[in-house]
Amino acid sequence: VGDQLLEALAAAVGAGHVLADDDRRARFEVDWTGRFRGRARAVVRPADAAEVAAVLAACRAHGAAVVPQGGNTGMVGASVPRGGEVVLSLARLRDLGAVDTAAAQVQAGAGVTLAEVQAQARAAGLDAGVDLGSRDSATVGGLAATDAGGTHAMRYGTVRARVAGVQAVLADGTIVDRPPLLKDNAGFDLSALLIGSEGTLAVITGVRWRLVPLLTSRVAALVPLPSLEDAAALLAAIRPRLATTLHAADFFLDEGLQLVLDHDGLPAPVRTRTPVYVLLECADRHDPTPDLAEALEDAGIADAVVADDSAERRRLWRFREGHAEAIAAAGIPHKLDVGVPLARLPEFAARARDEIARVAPGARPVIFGHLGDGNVHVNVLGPDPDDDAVDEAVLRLAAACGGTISAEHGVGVAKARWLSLTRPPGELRAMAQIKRALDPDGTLNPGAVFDPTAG
Ligand code: FAD
Ligand code: 2HG
Ligand code: ZN
Repeated sequence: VGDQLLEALAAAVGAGHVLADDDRRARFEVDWTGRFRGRARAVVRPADAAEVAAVLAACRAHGAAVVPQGGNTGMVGASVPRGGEVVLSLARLRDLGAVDTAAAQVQAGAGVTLAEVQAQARAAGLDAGVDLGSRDSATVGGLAATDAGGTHAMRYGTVRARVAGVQAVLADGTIVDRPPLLKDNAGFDLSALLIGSEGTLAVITGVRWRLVPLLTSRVAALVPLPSLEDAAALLAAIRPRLATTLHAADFFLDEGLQLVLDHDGLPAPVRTRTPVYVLLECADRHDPTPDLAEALEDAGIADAVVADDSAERRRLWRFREGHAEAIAAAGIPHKLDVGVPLARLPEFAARARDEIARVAPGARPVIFGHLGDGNVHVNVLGPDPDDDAVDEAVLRLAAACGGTISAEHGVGVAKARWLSLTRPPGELRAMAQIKRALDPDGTLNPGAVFDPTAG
């Protein structure tokens, strides 16, 4: 049966695009964090939507499950096989259209990276409206499938807000593609349903991406602060003042800064170290520096490090964006991307530390995130990758603080067991019904989002 599956896949995409040997499959079988891995039956690399449909038909016919994969930068283990699935790589769907400046849209294949969308948009005087540290690898398909957030979500929303339409292949081979219209109310919005569905409802083959104005005047400020309470108060003070220019407000703590400094061999960005740092960035058509400086001064901030040229801004961002890499170099972390109401973020961070110490004495928490979105990345180094005690404790706490167990990375396989902490039974039932309707055989990404052990 196995050979027949490989033959059917080869007939669908060409034998050269079916990777069955151990060494050619290897990089598709482990996730970016190193925590999740599994053996794939094969890795298959279709070139277009028709080939994707043929792959799905072959897998259905042979009872093989499918794990869609884009840039494999996901952080919840859902882009790699659990064991025996076919990995469907969308990396060859790389068509990138010319920017339609009148509509402020661009058509991108699922395998186009975020950096490529950004470059294409900027060359036409527009911008992608989304930015994140994995920009050079994360793909349009993966970004839509996870409804990624990133550093500009406080201004432009998550990827959902950037999508004018999605092209996709359903599990039964149906190709979904609506005309490129901003307004299209003729029936259910299937694109909206697929965004954030993490490869469980359909395979996304392309996205019509909505662009935003290109704002080339930018300024960043790194603000050292005594506490997260001060960070939340700072944001509350400056946000109304900078309502039209502020596009990023991230935070990290001194322990995370130290990790990045050690990893990169960099000097500290401030003379006097403090427990908390907030990294703000404003963007506008005209220089936003005076407005930011005035807002900070009025908020009582005297010691911010302000960067108004791009090299200096990149230097400041490295201290924040370098966290994921520096943590990965220190071990295999448990990554708990949660969201809490901003007013409860300081309480959550303090209690998370206590909970981690309680269930995993000696574990090393690294806490940072997107302050403006109440999005906290709790990374925990130390516990065995298979030991879920810290995951459970932190996710329960996020829910108890009125938050969500996943702000931007998704549920994946990492958090499927705990989805009921933040979604009531009726909603879980509705989700399961949608899954059954669109993927009755359970071909697409089994084990992701839906708890496979639940009844
Ligand atoms: P993959 O990792 O390949 O897949 C992710 C999920 O989407 C899987 O469930 C997969 O099955 C599904 N999928 C992928 N492609 C398709 C498709 N074409 N059709 C259907 N399903 C598909 N995320 C944020 O939200 N904000 C951040 O700030 C952020 N920063 C990051 C920084 C670093 C250094 C790294 C490594 C990751 C970061 N991420 C961030 C996480 C990650 O980059 C995002 O989740 C991204 O959207 C994943 O895209 P990908 O192409 O790598 O998808
Ligand atoms: C970020 O904001 C990413 O840097 C990664 O979302 C978060 O590594 C993490 O936990
Ligand atoms: Zn993030």
